[in-house]
Amino acid sequence: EGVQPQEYTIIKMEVVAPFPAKLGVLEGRKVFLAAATLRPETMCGQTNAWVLPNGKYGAFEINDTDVFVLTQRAALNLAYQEYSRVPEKPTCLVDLTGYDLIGLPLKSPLALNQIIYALPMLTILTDKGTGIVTSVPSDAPDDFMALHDLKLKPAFRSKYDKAAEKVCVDLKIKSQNDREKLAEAKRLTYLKGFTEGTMLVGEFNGRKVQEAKALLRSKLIEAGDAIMYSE
Ligand code: A2H
Repeated sequence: EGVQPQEYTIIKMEVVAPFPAKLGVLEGRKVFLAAATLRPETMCGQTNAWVLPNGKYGAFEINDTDVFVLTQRAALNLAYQEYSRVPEKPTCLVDLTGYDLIGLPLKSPLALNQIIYALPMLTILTDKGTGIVTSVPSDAPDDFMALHDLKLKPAFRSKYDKAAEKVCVDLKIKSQNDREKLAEAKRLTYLKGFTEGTMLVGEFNGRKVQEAKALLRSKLIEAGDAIMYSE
């Protein structure tokens, strides 16, 4: 490290409501993923944001109006800088991991798409910048390859797709007869997948799962591949 401090620009990527359960306590606040970049002039090329799945983040009250999601280290550094409510220590409203952030819809200044999404990147360092990175795959080789891995490596991508597997592992469910834990696992999975989910593949890729339900049912029925049944 040189003697000169590294000067980043923090891009405020606003989390679009409604918030998922984990961010519920922040409802009604202006919440931003705070991405540190050295290249603010490339921001028209943003396609997504990057978070470290196992990284520890917090939602910090940065001043009277804004909540920033970033590492605690960055929140403390920022507390001594212009934008925040110096010299108070920033309050952490909720502890988060990268997993809680994957899939969040964001509004980022200058991005051509109205909404961009937070996706996993494994090479993010937690002792640099804010731990949140904005992705410009046209100009940054790291961003290009991370997107490439997600697109072309189904095994890597599926680590972040399979909600049921993750919940069963997290809750240490041993068998199909573990009914009590399975009830909780199902509550978590269905809530996340159906209420908050976004389609990742197929014709309705990018649409809310809730909207895709009726669209896919009609499509199947119209094609003669499914019928309705009541009892
Ligand atoms: B740059 P330096 Cl288009 N871990 O932003 C890994 N990488 C991080 C990071 C972290 N914790 N925090 C920021 N970065 C990335 C745009 C960009 C960037 C373009 C081209 C080059 C470029 C879009 N991503 O960086 O080690 C961020 O990516 C070239 C170095 O402090 C940030 O700027 O020098 C850059 O690395 C900061 O890296």
